[in-house]
Amino acid sequence: MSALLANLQGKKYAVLGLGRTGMSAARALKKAKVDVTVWDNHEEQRAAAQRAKLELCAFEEDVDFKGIAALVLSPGIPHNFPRPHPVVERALKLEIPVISDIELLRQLDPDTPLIGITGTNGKSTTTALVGHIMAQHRDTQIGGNIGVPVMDLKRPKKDGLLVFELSSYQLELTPSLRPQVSVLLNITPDHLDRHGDIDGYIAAKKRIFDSRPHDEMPLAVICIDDDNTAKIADEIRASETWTVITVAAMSERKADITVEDGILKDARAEIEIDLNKNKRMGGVHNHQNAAAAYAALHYGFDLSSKDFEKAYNKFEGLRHRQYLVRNINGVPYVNDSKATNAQASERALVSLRNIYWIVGGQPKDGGLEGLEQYSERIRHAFLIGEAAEDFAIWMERNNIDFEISHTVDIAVAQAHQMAQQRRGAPGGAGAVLFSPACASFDQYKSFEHRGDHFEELVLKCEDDL
Ligand code: UMA
Repeated sequence: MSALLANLQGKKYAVLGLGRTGMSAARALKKAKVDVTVWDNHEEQRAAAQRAKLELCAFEEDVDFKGIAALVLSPGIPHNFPRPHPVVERALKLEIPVISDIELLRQLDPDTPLIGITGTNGKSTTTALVGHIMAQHRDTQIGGNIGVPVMDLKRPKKDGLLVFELSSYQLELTPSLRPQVSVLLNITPDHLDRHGDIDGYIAAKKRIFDSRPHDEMPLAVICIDDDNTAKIADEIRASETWTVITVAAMSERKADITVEDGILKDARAEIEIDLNKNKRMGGVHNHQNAAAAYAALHYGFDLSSKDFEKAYNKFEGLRHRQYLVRNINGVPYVNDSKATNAQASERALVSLRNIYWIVGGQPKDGGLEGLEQYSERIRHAFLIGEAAEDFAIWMERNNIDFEISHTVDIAVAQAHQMAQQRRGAPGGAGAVLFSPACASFDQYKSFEHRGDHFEELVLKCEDDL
């Protein structure tokens, strides 16, 4: 991106927040010889910036903000709710634009075709799937909320493609997104502290349809399985500024593309695709993701259903998200470490049966509330981390057999032994599921670290118990 950013030489930028996004933006600007100053509220991050020879400037003190072209803000820093960060407040008072790294990129490069993907759940899987398929046809770069800041990407070659996973935080700071294809997967309450209420969250998600490419009718793929997205689909269609393709994979709503028992049906093109063939993409939520990917690529980029199917069947899924680590004597061992709240674990519980569930960690508000309806799917629970005692009460209340294992090492050993011994139980062999429904920070650095540990233990499990 350096050549692109060189167009900004002579201007001055401020970068607030020096996590993945901020460090990447600041480094890229510096490399392109653009004047950039940076700040972070945490000492450790400032030390990292110093090591990278970035110019630190305490934005919170009364430094001169004049002449700053824009404040590049990290998505995790509030600019609105619960209250704007004081530096954002200052910038806005001085009418300095507050933007995301993605906004900066799109202002400079509005024309490289972009598929933007958002939704409460499944956006990483959909982004990875779309990227995996298109990489076989074009130079495709995948980034954004999926964990790769966009300034770290290479600029795609001619006829190349960008695929961005977009969070509600990023969408609020990216008015020049201009996607050729926008995908909205689903909306259920999330991040309400940052958006005020559900209406604020919906408004942020809807911003994926706010900007359009020049001279083009872009494509909106909207999964209408929930009421929020169904309403948005009606609104966007009524605006007559987007071609709208609707998808229903988890409800019986009428849509252009539907999925029933894993069979995708595209009524417009008389196409049927058996999504069950890819065992790593089990469950209705994954089928929603797959159907949205199909719609985006078939209608947005003329990809044939055959090419879609061929590449889809080879997609291995994303680690830590209902990822099949190993199958031992007919028992799948699934890493769903990314499930850091009950709602995320629900997606795994709904797609498996006779589950040996490893659950716990640093609990979130509400605990396991809402998962009661899946108690019959759980054969046994193994409780870990800070949440263990509270979750034990929930298990008792819902008549679920459990034990307190404390750590993942112990839980994996116990779950493995029990699952292998009960392979022949009525109802089938079942599945070992690591879906913590909690944050990881009581015992791990991140959900990735936690999931890596689970996988390492599973790979060491004996298969002749
Ligand atoms: N900071 C301050 N002052 C504050 C608050 C934070 O200086 O008041 C600093 C912190 O010290 C830290 C930095 O800001 O150094 C953190 O910024 P950040 O939270 O935006 O984190 P990044 O590392 O830049 O990661 C962000 C996304 N994080 C969030 O949106 C919270 C990552 O999404 C994304 O992968 C990455 O940019 C690259 O685009 C993660 C996420 O949890 C996966 N996203 C949420 C989700 O998926 O639900 C939205």
